[in-house]
Amino acid sequence: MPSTPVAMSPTRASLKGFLATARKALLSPPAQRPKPLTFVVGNESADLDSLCSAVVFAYFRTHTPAHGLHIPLSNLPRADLALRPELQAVLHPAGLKPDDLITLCDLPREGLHPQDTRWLLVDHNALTGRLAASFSGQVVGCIDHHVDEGVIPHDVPEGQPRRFATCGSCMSLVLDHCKPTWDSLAASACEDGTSAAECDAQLAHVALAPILIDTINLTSKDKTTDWDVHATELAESKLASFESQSQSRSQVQTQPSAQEDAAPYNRETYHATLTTLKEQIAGLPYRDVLRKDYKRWTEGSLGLGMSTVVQDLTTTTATAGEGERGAFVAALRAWAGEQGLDIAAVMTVSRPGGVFTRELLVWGLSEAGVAAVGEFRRRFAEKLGLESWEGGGLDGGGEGEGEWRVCWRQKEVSCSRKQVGPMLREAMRESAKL
Ligand SMILES: [Mn+2]
Repeated sequence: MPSTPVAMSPTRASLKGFLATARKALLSPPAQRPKPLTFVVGNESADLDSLCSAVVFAYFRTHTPAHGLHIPLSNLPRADLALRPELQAVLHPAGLKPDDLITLCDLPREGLHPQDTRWLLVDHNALTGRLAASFSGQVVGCIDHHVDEGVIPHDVPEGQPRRFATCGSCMSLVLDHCKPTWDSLAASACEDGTSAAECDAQLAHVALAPILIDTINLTSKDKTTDWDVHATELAESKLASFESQSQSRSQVQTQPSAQEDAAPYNRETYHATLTTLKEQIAGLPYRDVLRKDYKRWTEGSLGLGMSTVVQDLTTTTATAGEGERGAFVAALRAWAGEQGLDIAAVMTVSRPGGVFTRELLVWGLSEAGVAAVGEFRRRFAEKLGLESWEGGGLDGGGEGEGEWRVCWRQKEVSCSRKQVGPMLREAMRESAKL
Protein backbone atom coordinates (compact mmCIF):
# COMPACT_ATOMS: atom_id res chain seq x y z
CA MET A 1 0.00 0.00 0.00
CA PRO A 2 1.35 3.45 -0.78
CA SER A 3 1.83 5.32 2.48
CA THR A 4 1.00 8.84 1.35
CA PRO A 5 -2.62 9.39 2.28
CA VAL A 6 -4.22 12.66 1.19
CA ALA A 7 -4.23 13.95 4.75
CA MET A 8 -0.43 13.99 4.65
CA SER A 9 -0.43 16.25 1.62
CA PRO A 10 -1.99 19.56 2.60
CA THR A 11 -2.42 22.05 -0.19
CA ARG A 12 -0.25 25.07 -0.62
CA ALA A 13 -0.44 28.30 -2.54
CA SER A 14 0.91 28.60 -6.06
CA LEU A 15 3.35 31.47 -6.49
CA LYS A 16 0.62 33.55 -8.08
CA GLY A 17 -1.83 32.70 -5.33
CA PHE A 18 0.76 33.42 -2.67
CA LEU A 19 1.53 36.88 -4.09
CA ALA A 20 -2.18 37.69 -4.32
CA THR A 21 -2.68 36.68 -0.67
CA ALA A 22 0.29 38.78 0.40
CA ARG A 23 -1.00 41.80 -1.51
CA LYS A 24 -4.46 41.39 -0.01
CA ALA A 25 -3.06 41.27 3.51
CA LEU A 26 -1.01 44.40 2.88
CA LEU A 27 -3.90 46.36 1.39
CA SER A 28 -6.58 45.38 3.87
CA PRO A 29 -7.68 47.92 6.47
CA PRO A 30 -5.17 48.25 9.37
CA ALA A 31 -7.47 46.49 11.82
CA GLN A 32 -7.72 43.43 9.56
CA ARG A 33 -4.02 43.07 8.80
CA PRO A 34 -1.99 40.33 10.45
CA LYS A 35 0.04 41.74 13.33
CA PRO A 36 2.88 42.00 13.10
CA LEU A 37 3.06 42.21 9.34
CA THR A 38 6.24 40.44 8.24
CA PHE A 39 8.16 41.62 5.17
CA VAL A 40 11.01 40.08 3.24
CA VAL A 41 12.95 42.64 1.22
CA GLY A 42 16.05 42.69 -0.98
CA ASN A 43 18.38 45.60 -1.60
CA GLU A 44 17.67 48.83 -3.45
CA SER A 45 19.51 47.89 -6.63
CA ALA A 46 16.56 45.52 -7.08
CA ASP A 47 18.52 43.20 -9.31
CA LEU A 48 17.32 39.66 -10.04
CA ASP A 49 19.06 38.35 -6.93
CA SER A 50 17.26 40.79 -4.63
CA LEU A 51 13.88 40.52 -6.33
CA CYS A 52 13.86 36.74 -6.68
CA SER A 53 15.43 35.99 -3.28
CA ALA A 54 12.69 38.01 -1.57
CA VAL A 55 9.92 36.15 -3.41
CA VAL A 56 11.38 32.67 -2.92
CA PHE A 57 12.34 33.18 0.72
CA ALA A 58 8.96 34.70 1.59
CA TYR A 59 7.19 31.83 -0.18
CA PHE A 60 9.06 29.09 1.67
CA ARG A 61 9.00 30.93 4.97
CA THR A 62 5.24 31.25 4.70
CA HIS A 63 5.02 27.52 4.01
CA THR A 64 7.24 26.56 6.95
CA PRO A 65 5.22 25.38 9.96
CA ALA A 66 4.98 27.91 12.81
CA HIS A 67 5.57 30.87 10.52
CA GLY A 68 2.80 33.06 9.25
CA LEU A 69 2.47 35.05 6.07
CA HIS A 70 5.64 36.75 4.83
CA ILE A 71 5.21 39.52 2.29
CA PRO A 72 7.92 39.76 -0.39
CA LEU A 73 8.58 43.43 -1.12
CA SER A 74 10.39 44.47 -4.31
CA ASN A 75 12.61 47.35 -3.20
CA LEU A 76 11.83 49.76 -6.02
CA PRO A 77 8.97 51.90 -7.35
CA ARG A 78 6.63 49.97 -9.64
CA ALA A 79 7.59 52.00 -12.73
CA ASP A 80 11.20 50.83 -12.40
CA LEU A 81 10.21 47.21 -13.02
CA ALA A 82 10.06 48.20 -16.68
CA LEU A 83 13.81 48.93 -16.62
CA ARG A 84 14.42 45.23 -16.02
CA PRO A 85 13.29 43.38 -19.16
CA GLU A 86 15.07 40.23 -17.91
CA LEU A 87 12.46 40.03 -15.16
CA GLN A 88 9.78 39.17 -17.70
CA ALA A 89 11.77 36.14 -18.79
CA VAL A 90 11.93 34.95 -15.18
CA LEU A 91 8.32 35.60 -14.29
CA HIS A 92 6.78 34.12 -17.45
CA PRO A 93 7.79 30.48 -16.83
CA ALA A 94 6.69 31.00 -13.22
CA GLY A 95 3.19 31.92 -14.36
CA LEU A 96 3.66 35.49 -13.17
CA LYS A 97 3.65 39.03 -14.52
CA PRO A 98 5.49 42.08 -13.18
CA ASP A 99 2.12 43.33 -11.91
CA ASP A 100 1.99 40.39 -9.51
CA LEU A 101 5.02 41.70 -7.61
CA ILE A 102 4.56 43.94 -4.59
CA THR A 103 6.62 47.14 -4.80
CA LEU A 104 7.30 50.20 -2.64
CA CYS A 105 4.31 51.83 -4.34
CA ASP A 106 2.03 49.24 -2.71
CA LEU A 107 3.03 50.13 0.86
CA PRO A 108 0.07 51.85 2.51
CA ARG A 109 0.75 55.56 2.87
CA GLU A 110 -0.98 55.66 6.21
CA GLY A 111 -1.60 53.30 9.04
CA LEU A 112 1.53 51.18 8.63
CA HIS A 113 3.14 51.73 12.01
CA PRO A 114 6.74 50.51 12.29
CA GLN A 115 5.99 48.76 15.58
CA ASP A 116 3.39 46.61 13.77
CA THR A 117 5.96 45.33 11.26
CA ARG A 118 8.86 42.90 11.20
CA TRP A 119 11.51 42.78 8.49
CA LEU A 120 13.75 40.04 7.15
CA LEU A 121 16.51 41.20 4.79
CA VAL A 122 17.85 39.20 1.89
CA ASP A 123 20.80 40.26 -0.29
CA HIS A 124 21.72 43.08 2.12
CA ASN A 125 22.03 43.42 5.86
CA ALA A 126 21.15 47.02 6.61
CA LEU A 127 18.05 48.78 5.35
CA THR A 128 18.75 51.81 3.17
CA GLY A 129 16.81 54.69 1.65
CA ARG A 130 13.19 55.34 2.40
CA LEU A 131 12.66 52.07 4.28
CA ALA A 132 15.60 52.70 6.64
CA ALA A 133 14.08 55.88 8.06
CA SER A 134 10.96 54.09 9.29
CA PHE A 135 11.80 50.44 9.74
CA SER A 136 15.48 49.97 10.67
CA GLY A 137 14.53 49.17 14.25
CA GLN A 138 12.22 46.36 13.16
CA VAL A 139 14.70 44.11 11.36
CA VAL A 140 14.73 40.64 12.92
CA GLY A 141 17.07 38.66 10.67
CA CYS A 142 18.87 38.34 7.38
CA ILE A 143 20.32 36.02 4.77
CA ASP A 144 23.10 37.73 2.85
CA HIS A 145 26.28 37.37 0.85
CA HIS A 146 27.61 40.93 1.35
CA VAL A 147 30.05 42.21 3.97
CA ASP A 148 28.42 42.18 7.41
CA GLU A 149 27.78 45.84 8.27
CA GLY A 150 27.40 45.00 11.95
CA VAL A 151 23.79 46.17 12.17
CA ILE A 152 22.00 42.84 12.60
CA PRO A 153 22.39 41.82 16.25
CA HIS A 154 24.04 38.48 16.93
CA ASP A 155 21.15 37.46 19.15
CA VAL A 156 18.30 37.61 16.63
CA PRO A 157 14.92 36.40 17.95
CA GLU A 158 14.58 32.65 18.18
CA GLY A 159 13.67 31.05 14.88
CA GLN A 160 14.87 34.00 12.82
CA PRO A 161 17.76 33.55 10.38
CA ARG A 162 21.10 35.30 10.67
CA ARG A 163 23.16 33.85 7.87
CA PHE A 164 26.18 35.25 6.12
CA ALA A 165 28.32 33.43 3.58
CA THR A 166 30.33 34.43 0.56
CA CYS A 167 28.81 33.03 -2.59
CA GLY A 168 27.77 34.15 -6.05
CA SER A 169 24.10 34.66 -5.39
CA CYS A 170 22.16 35.27 -2.20
CA MET A 171 19.56 32.91 -3.65
CA SER A 172 21.97 30.02 -3.10
CA LEU A 173 21.88 30.66 0.65
CA VAL A 174 18.11 31.05 0.56
CA LEU A 175 17.74 27.64 -1.08
CA ASP A 176 20.17 26.02 1.36
CA HIS A 177 18.11 27.46 4.21
CA CYS A 178 14.77 26.46 2.71
CA LYS A 179 15.62 23.03 1.27
CA PRO A 180 13.80 21.10 4.05
CA THR A 181 10.65 23.15 3.46
CA TRP A 182 10.86 22.78 -0.30
CA ASP A 183 11.31 19.02 -0.04
CA SER A 184 8.40 18.79 2.42
CA LEU A 185 6.08 20.36 -0.18
CA ALA A 186 6.84 17.75 -2.86
CA ALA A 187 3.41 16.13 -2.55
CA SER A 188 1.37 19.27 -1.90
CA ALA A 189 -0.71 20.43 -4.83
CA CYS A 190 -1.81 24.05 -4.99
CA GLU A 191 -5.18 25.44 -3.97
CA ASP A 192 -5.67 26.82 -7.48
CA GLY A 193 -5.13 23.42 -9.09
CA THR A 194 -1.48 23.82 -10.05
CA SER A 195 0.21 20.47 -9.46
CA ALA A 196 2.98 20.18 -6.90
CA ALA A 197 5.51 19.42 -9.61
CA GLU A 198 4.49 22.38 -11.76
CA CYS A 199 4.60 24.74 -8.79
CA ASP A 200 8.07 23.45 -7.95
CA ALA A 201 9.15 24.03 -11.55
CA GLN A 202 7.87 27.61 -11.33
CA LEU A 203 9.79 28.18 -8.11
CA ALA A 204 12.87 26.64 -9.70
CA HIS A 205 12.83 29.10 -12.61
CA VAL A 206 12.67 32.03 -10.20
CA ALA A 207 15.43 30.52 -8.07
CA LEU A 208 17.79 29.68 -10.92
CA ALA A 209 17.71 33.06 -12.66
CA PRO A 210 19.86 35.03 -10.22
CA ILE A 211 22.22 32.14 -9.58
CA LEU A 212 22.97 31.71 -13.28
CA ILE A 213 23.29 35.47 -13.84
CA ASP A 214 25.47 36.11 -10.79
CA THR A 215 27.87 33.24 -11.51
CA ILE A 216 27.87 33.64 -15.31
CA ASN A 217 26.22 30.27 -15.71
CA LEU A 218 28.41 28.78 -12.95
CA THR A 219 31.53 29.53 -15.00
CA SER A 220 32.94 32.51 -13.06
CA LYS A 221 35.81 31.18 -10.98
CA ASP A 222 35.78 34.32 -8.81
CA LYS A 223 32.14 34.05 -7.90
CA THR A 224 30.90 30.49 -8.12
CA THR A 225 30.98 28.57 -4.85
CA ASP A 226 29.71 25.18 -3.67
CA TRP A 227 26.62 26.99 -2.37
CA ASP A 228 25.77 28.04 -5.92
CA VAL A 229 26.46 24.62 -7.41
CA HIS A 230 24.34 22.82 -4.80
CA ALA A 231 21.48 25.29 -5.12
CA THR A 232 21.50 24.87 -8.89
CA GLU A 233 21.41 21.10 -8.50
CA LEU A 234 18.48 21.34 -6.09
CA ALA A 235 16.41 23.60 -8.35
CA GLU A 236 17.24 21.66 -11.48
CA SER A 237 16.23 18.41 -9.76
CA LYS A 238 12.76 19.92 -9.24
CA LEU A 239 12.62 20.85 -12.92
CA ALA A 240 13.73 17.38 -13.94
CA SER A 241 11.00 15.68 -11.92
CA PHE A 242 8.37 18.04 -13.35
CA GLU A 243 9.53 17.31 -16.87
CA SER A 244 9.59 13.55 -16.38
CA GLN A 245 6.11 13.66 -14.82
CA SER A 246 4.66 15.75 -17.61
CA GLN A 247 6.21 13.47 -20.20
CA SER A 248 4.63 10.39 -18.70
CA ARG A 249 1.35 12.20 -18.23
CA SER A 250 1.25 13.55 -21.77
CA GLN A 251 1.09 9.95 -22.96
CA VAL A 252 -2.27 9.44 -21.26
CA GLN A 253 -3.65 12.95 -21.19
CA THR A 254 -4.12 15.49 -23.94
CA GLN A 255 -4.53 18.75 -22.05
CA PRO A 256 -1.17 20.34 -21.47
CA SER A 257 -0.96 23.23 -19.02
CA ALA A 258 0.69 26.50 -19.99
CA GLN A 259 3.94 25.23 -18.46
CA GLU A 260 3.91 22.03 -20.45
CA ASP A 261 3.50 24.04 -23.63
CA ALA A 262 6.81 25.75 -23.05
CA ALA A 263 10.17 24.44 -24.24
CA PRO A 264 11.88 22.30 -21.61
CA TYR A 265 14.35 24.04 -19.33
CA ASN A 266 17.88 24.29 -20.62
CA ARG A 267 20.48 25.94 -18.43
CA GLU A 268 22.51 27.48 -21.25
CA THR A 269 19.47 28.82 -23.08
CA TYR A 270 17.92 30.26 -19.93
CA HIS A 271 21.16 31.99 -18.98
CA ALA A 272 21.70 33.35 -22.50
CA THR A 273 18.16 34.72 -22.69
CA LEU A 274 18.44 36.46 -19.32
CA THR A 275 21.86 37.90 -20.16
CA THR A 276 20.75 39.31 -23.49
CA LEU A 277 17.74 41.01 -21.91
CA LYS A 278 19.76 42.31 -18.96
CA GLU A 279 22.33 43.92 -21.23
CA GLN A 280 19.78 45.80 -23.31
CA ILE A 281 20.48 49.42 -22.48
CA ALA A 282 20.82 50.85 -25.97
CA GLY A 283 18.17 53.51 -26.41
CA LEU A 284 17.61 54.07 -22.69
CA PRO A 285 18.02 57.68 -21.54
CA TYR A 286 21.19 58.13 -19.46
CA ARG A 287 19.16 58.73 -16.33
CA ASP A 288 17.64 55.27 -16.72
CA VAL A 289 21.05 53.74 -17.46
CA LEU A 290 22.30 55.23 -14.18
CA ARG A 291 19.35 54.21 -12.01
CA LYS A 292 18.73 50.76 -13.48
CA ASP A 293 21.17 49.05 -11.10
CA TYR A 294 21.89 51.62 -8.41
CA LYS A 295 22.74 51.67 -4.74
CA ARG A 296 22.92 54.63 -2.38
CA TRP A 297 24.57 54.76 1.02
CA THR A 298 24.87 57.45 3.67
CA GLU A 299 28.23 57.55 5.43
CA GLY A 300 28.28 60.08 8.27
CA SER A 301 26.73 63.13 6.63
CA LEU A 302 27.89 62.19 3.13
CA GLY A 303 25.92 60.55 0.34
CA LEU A 304 27.44 57.94 -1.97
CA GLY A 305 25.65 56.57 -5.00
CA MET A 306 26.96 53.82 -7.22
CA SER A 307 25.51 52.73 -10.55
CA THR A 308 26.47 49.48 -12.22
CA VAL A 309 26.27 49.66 -16.02
CA VAL A 310 26.39 46.56 -18.20
CA GLN A 311 28.20 48.14 -21.17
CA ASP A 312 31.61 49.80 -21.20
CA LEU A 313 31.82 53.59 -21.13
CA THR A 314 32.80 53.89 -24.77
CA THR A 315 29.70 51.96 -25.83
CA THR A 316 27.52 53.70 -23.26
CA THR A 317 28.54 57.17 -24.43
CA ALA A 318 28.63 56.35 -28.14
CA THR A 319 24.91 56.16 -28.78
CA ALA A 320 24.73 59.53 -30.53
CA GLY A 321 28.30 60.19 -31.52
CA GLU A 322 30.33 63.32 -30.72
CA GLY A 323 29.43 65.28 -27.64
CA GLU A 324 27.90 62.24 -25.96
CA ARG A 325 30.59 62.08 -23.29
CA GLY A 326 29.55 65.57 -22.28
CA ALA A 327 25.90 64.52 -22.29
CA PHE A 328 26.70 61.48 -20.15
CA VAL A 329 28.64 63.60 -17.66
CA ALA A 330 25.78 66.10 -17.53
CA ALA A 331 23.28 63.32 -16.89
CA LEU A 332 25.46 61.94 -14.10
CA ARG A 333 25.68 65.39 -12.53
CA ALA A 334 21.92 65.77 -12.68
CA TRP A 335 21.41 62.30 -11.16
CA ALA A 336 23.89 63.10 -8.38
CA GLY A 337 21.99 66.32 -7.68
CA GLU A 338 18.67 64.51 -7.62
CA GLN A 339 20.11 61.93 -5.21
CA GLY A 340 21.98 64.42 -3.01
CA LEU A 341 25.37 62.77 -3.57
CA ASP A 342 28.83 63.87 -2.43
CA ILE A 343 30.28 61.04 -4.48
CA ALA A 344 28.75 59.62 -7.64
CA ALA A 345 30.34 56.41 -8.87
CA VAL A 346 29.78 54.33 -11.98
CA MET A 347 31.16 50.84 -12.45
CA THR A 348 30.91 49.19 -15.84
CA VAL A 349 31.01 45.46 -16.44
CA SER A 350 31.49 44.27 -19.99
CA ARG A 351 33.19 41.67 -22.18
CA PRO A 352 34.65 43.48 -25.20
CA GLY A 353 36.25 40.84 -27.41
CA GLY A 354 35.42 38.24 -24.79
CA VAL A 355 37.67 39.83 -22.14
CA PHE A 356 35.93 40.51 -18.83
CA THR A 357 36.48 44.21 -18.18
CA ARG A 358 35.61 46.71 -15.47
CA GLU A 359 35.82 50.50 -15.52
CA LEU A 360 35.32 52.77 -12.55
CA LEU A 361 34.35 56.42 -12.58
CA VAL A 362 34.34 58.26 -9.25
CA TRP A 363 33.20 61.85 -8.93
CA GLY A 364 33.59 63.93 -5.79
CA LEU A 365 31.01 66.71 -6.00
CA SER A 366 31.65 68.52 -2.73
CA GLU A 367 34.75 69.43 -0.73
CA ALA A 368 34.27 66.39 1.49
CA GLY A 369 33.53 64.24 -1.53
CA VAL A 370 36.76 65.34 -3.24
CA ALA A 371 38.73 64.56 -0.07
CA ALA A 372 37.19 61.08 0.05
CA VAL A 373 38.08 60.43 -3.60
CA GLY A 374 41.71 61.30 -2.78
CA GLU A 375 41.64 58.96 0.21
CA PHE A 376 40.09 56.21 -1.91
CA ARG A 377 42.83 56.54 -4.51
CA ARG A 378 45.61 56.43 -1.91
CA ARG A 379 44.17 53.40 -0.16
CA PHE A 380 42.88 51.30 -3.03
CA ALA A 381 44.30 52.35 -6.43
CA GLU A 382 47.01 49.71 -6.26
CA LYS A 383 44.80 46.97 -4.86
CA LEU A 384 42.20 47.58 -7.59
CA GLY A 385 44.79 47.99 -10.36
CA LEU A 386 43.37 51.38 -11.37
CA GLU A 387 44.77 52.75 -14.62
CA SER A 388 43.83 55.98 -16.33
CA TRP A 389 40.90 55.51 -18.74
CA GLU A 390 41.46 56.68 -22.34
CA GLY A 391 44.10 59.26 -21.43
CA GLY A 392 41.84 60.91 -18.85
CA GLY A 393 39.07 61.45 -21.39
CA LEU A 394 36.35 61.66 -18.75
CA ASP A 395 38.39 63.29 -15.97
CA GLY A 396 37.77 66.78 -14.64
CA GLY A 397 38.67 68.98 -11.68
CA GLY A 398 41.24 67.69 -9.21
CA GLU A 399 42.26 67.13 -5.62
CA GLY A 400 41.91 70.34 -3.62
CA GLU A 401 39.37 71.72 -6.07
CA GLY A 402 35.62 71.96 -5.62
CA GLU A 403 35.05 68.83 -7.71
CA TRP A 404 37.08 65.90 -8.89
CA ARG A 405 36.00 63.36 -11.49
CA VAL A 406 38.36 60.56 -12.35
CA CYS A 407 37.85 57.51 -14.50
CA TRP A 408 39.91 54.33 -14.50
CA ARG A 409 40.18 50.94 -16.04
CA GLN A 410 39.97 48.57 -13.08
CA LYS A 411 42.41 45.75 -13.80
CA GLU A 412 41.40 43.81 -10.69
CA VAL A 413 38.18 42.58 -12.24
CA SER A 414 37.30 40.27 -9.33
CA CYS A 415 36.25 43.32 -7.28
CA SER A 416 32.62 44.22 -7.99
CA ARG A 417 30.46 46.88 -6.38
CA LYS A 418 30.16 44.47 -3.46
CA GLN A 419 33.83 45.16 -2.69
CA VAL A 420 34.35 48.65 -4.14
CA GLY A 421 31.28 50.15 -2.41
CA PRO A 422 32.68 49.34 1.06
CA MET A 423 36.10 50.68 -0.02
CA LEU A 424 34.58 54.01 -1.00
CA ARG A 425 32.67 54.11 2.27
CA GLU A 426 35.86 53.40 4.21
CA ALA A 427 37.58 56.26 2.38
CA MET A 428 34.64 58.54 3.24
CA ARG A 429 34.89 57.62 6.94
CA GLU A 430 38.67 57.97 7.06
CA SER A 431 38.90 61.25 5.15
CA ALA A 432 36.29 62.74 7.49
CA LYS A 433 38.64 62.06 10.41
CA LEU A 434 41.57 63.94 8.86
MN1 LIG B 1 23.21 39.59 -4.54
